[in-house]
Amino acid sequence: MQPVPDYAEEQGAGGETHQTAGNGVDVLTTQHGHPVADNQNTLRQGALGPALLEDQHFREKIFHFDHERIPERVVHARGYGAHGYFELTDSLADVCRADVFQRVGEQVPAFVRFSTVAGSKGSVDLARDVRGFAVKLYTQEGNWDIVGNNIPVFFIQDAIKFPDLVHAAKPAPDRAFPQAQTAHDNFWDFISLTPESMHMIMWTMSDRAIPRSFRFMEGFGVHTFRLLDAEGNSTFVKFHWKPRLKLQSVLWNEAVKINGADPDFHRRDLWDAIESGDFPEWDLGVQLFDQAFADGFDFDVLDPTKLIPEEILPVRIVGRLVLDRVVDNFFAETEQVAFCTQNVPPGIDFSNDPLLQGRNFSYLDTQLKRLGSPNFPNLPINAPRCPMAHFQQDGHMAVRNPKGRANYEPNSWGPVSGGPREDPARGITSFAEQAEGPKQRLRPESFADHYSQARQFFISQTPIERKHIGDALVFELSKVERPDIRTRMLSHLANIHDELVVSVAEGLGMPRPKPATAAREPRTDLAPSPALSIVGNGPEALTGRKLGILLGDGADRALFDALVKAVEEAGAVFEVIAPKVGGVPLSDGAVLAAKHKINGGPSVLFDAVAVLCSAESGALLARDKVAKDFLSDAFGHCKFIAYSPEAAALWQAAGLADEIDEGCIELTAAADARGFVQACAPLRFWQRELATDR
Ligand code: HDE
Repeated sequence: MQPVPDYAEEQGAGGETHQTAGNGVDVLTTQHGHPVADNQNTLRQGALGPALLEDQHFREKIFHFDHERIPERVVHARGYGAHGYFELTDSLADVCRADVFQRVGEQVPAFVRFSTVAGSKGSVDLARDVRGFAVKLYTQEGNWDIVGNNIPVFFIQDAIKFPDLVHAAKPAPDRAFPQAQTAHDNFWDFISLTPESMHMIMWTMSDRAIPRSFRFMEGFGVHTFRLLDAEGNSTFVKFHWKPRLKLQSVLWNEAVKINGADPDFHRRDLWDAIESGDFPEWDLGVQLFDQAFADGFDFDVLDPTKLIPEEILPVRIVGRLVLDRVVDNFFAETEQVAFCTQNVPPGIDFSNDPLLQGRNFSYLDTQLKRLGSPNFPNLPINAPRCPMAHFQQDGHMAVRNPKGRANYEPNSWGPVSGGPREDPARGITSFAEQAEGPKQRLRPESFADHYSQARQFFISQTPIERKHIGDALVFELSKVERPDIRTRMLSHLANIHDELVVSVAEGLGMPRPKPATAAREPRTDLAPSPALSIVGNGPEALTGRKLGILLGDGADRALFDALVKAVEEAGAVFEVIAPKVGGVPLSDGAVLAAKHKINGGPSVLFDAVAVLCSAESGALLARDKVAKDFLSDAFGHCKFIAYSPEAAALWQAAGLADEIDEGCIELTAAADARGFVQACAPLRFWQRELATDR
């Protein structure tokens, strides 16, 4: 294994760790190893005189600083990574020769990078967007990059449309806004002119596009791939990552507020979970099928805008992915990691999905641009953790420089001094597929149905999720200035589902247009797929989630302790919010330090909340605008809310006293705490939103 270099391991060529001063402290040096005497002042001619060109230390420092940035990723610029491992739990040896799928119980190191797609590197975490879910497995036969998303389908069917899609989604070229959002004319113009995107649009307008955290979302390889056995026989495969903590998303109104309160909400969540030892975990599932299944399936398995419902082809769990180590250096690891779809070990092969084929060109190309040298695979985060031997050499920043005379193959210097040789038995091979046909630019007829699976997704959602899809479309299209683009979009929705087009047209205050002309008549006979719902696949406990406890002075100590105990028993965590971060005195006189001052810890940062106070502090909270927002947001976002009886004044002041429902649980005694935590299991009390809407 190649360790990630760190400061402590930095060595000069002589092997010594650091130059040491008389007092034992490491001496600061230049990049060239010269000890530095003064790191505060440039070399000047006199105290107020001009700076001198010969100040090599200054020039080197500024020169390096000026070159510290590399181009951000053209898409997926904002991302966050972590290390871990993949463990095989069910052998696939019968259908696949890949080393990683042979021996149950064996682990290989992994690095995962999650990302948003459209925003730049400094954009917010809770943008409405697809999330990247890119996994690098350092297998014994080379790196395998499964460069997936948290949505199992894609906007377009052919890679040649990718630059158009991305240009339309990114800030407009003249004004350079809007950032990290799709609620604008250019995006919906392109989408409404691209009917093949309709299935994906159902997903991106669903709550899947505003996940609660990376830990609570699925990952998908999207395309159909091939597994090859030792004889070269092929089995088609689709890859799924399923979070052990189950699915969870936030509400749009909540996402908007989270972006203001904590733009790093997702990366902080991942960092905190791993650092506290609560390692996120996903199961790797595979959908395996043969050509006969592909031929009999309703849609073309090479079309990346289609999925195969799990109810038709079950997902077989074969392994688990655990993230157990944060990075040491964000740039070296998360920024420099270079995923390439074409990085597959022997036994994994591609299908002819035209999007996948295009990606296989794009990723290598982009890494050269981004990392600046064909030697990027030698960076520690990208380097294989298995032995490697090849004759690629030289170039910018060549750090891996083979010794010896032979740098070509075949050669006559023999297998030992002449270097490595090819091995037909172990080496990577492709499925021997027959390919022929006229050379042409053509979309296959079998890709022509753009609406049926969009409809299937919609009817697979629970009522609240359907409502959110409609709400999201109304929000996004309300930001579109040109009415003709909105109308064109509505005409596509008319091909998807009546309920949807009616609610969106109504929400926009626009007439319902005639359905768009469809390349193929939409089907209405596809059965719902319950696996596609988030709410239907949500958690069974508060485990891994966070309770926010707003405390007023004099809050009951026993109640607080009981709540904390119940939260910890559930495998959840809590944070204290108080009027002053320095501490809040409880009923027993003890002062408890707070994590947040009220205006720094709004309820949007928590999965459920509690308000515990005394009568006096309750009255003070009732006069505090931010405390009222804390409660009314938690209520409006359908969260479960626990409160001590003394919080009555706050309910009153927030205008909610008459609306208290079963999702709001009064804690009159310490014994009530456990019941509250159990009641929180579904995470949201959706009846509240449905009732309000009615
Ligand atoms: Fe990507 N994509 N993509 N993409 N993609 C990139 O590679 C591209 C697509 C995905 O965390 C780029 O290193 C094309 C589908 C992820 O570093 C670039 C097409 C899926 C990441 C690129 C697609 C993805 C990328 C930009 C259409 C889900 C982030 C920087 C044919 C299955 C990886 C980079 C990371 C990144 C090209 C479509 C996932 C330019 C041409 C479909 C998760 O190479």
